[in-house]
Amino acid sequence: MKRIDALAAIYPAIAECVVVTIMGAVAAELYSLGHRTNFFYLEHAMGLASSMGLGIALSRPDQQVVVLDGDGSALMNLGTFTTLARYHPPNLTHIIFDNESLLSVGGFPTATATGSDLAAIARAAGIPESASEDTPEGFKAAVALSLKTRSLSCIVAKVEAIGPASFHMDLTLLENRFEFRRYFKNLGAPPSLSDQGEHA
Ligand SMILES: Cc1ncc(C[n+]2csc(CCOP(=O)(O)OP(=O)(O)O)c2C)c(N)n1
Repeated sequence: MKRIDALAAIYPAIAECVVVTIMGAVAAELYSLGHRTNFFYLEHAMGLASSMGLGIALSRPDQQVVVLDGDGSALMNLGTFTTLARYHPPNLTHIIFDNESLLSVGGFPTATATGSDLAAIARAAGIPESASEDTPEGFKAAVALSLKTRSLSCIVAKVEAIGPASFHMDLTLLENRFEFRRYFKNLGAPPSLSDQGEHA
């Protein structure tokens, strides 16, 4: 499976979600399918997209959050699985595109190339809704189920180590940061907070 095909298969389902991606190839590919102000491409902070997604999911329980991660990035922050399992936000779907490679910096093999299984690691950390998928159809169905049932999930998509022809994105980090912030501002406070008048 190619990641761009996997992304295209889930794009309609995640378009209305708050999406946080890691930097590099996956960001450029999602951007090429159509940027939205509810998409944030986390630059530089390799491994921390799921941590950012967790913070958003906990503070905005009214929003469905989708994290688009890479195997190299997830391997740099394995502690994220235990933290996600501990706080267990039902509104977070953690997707890891596992190409067994640090593709964005030249294609060095990661530990998943030598047998490490990220879905098994996530399950053992306490996220039972974790699975690997290797077809666009299976992947699309797994993502749809996670969004429908609102259950913390870790979906590992096994993909080929192929990136976009160009990594260019006509959007700077700061522009993305401000428009993403504005997206939340325009949503207003989450229902529970506005009920309490906290953001009046
Ligand atoms: C802390 C840190 N170390 C290294 C980098 C450089 N870097 C940027 S992308 C990347 C590879 C990411 O690999 P993976 O998550 O597997 O995604 P892929 O590029 O394969 O899509 C690296 C090493 C970085 N941005 N931050």
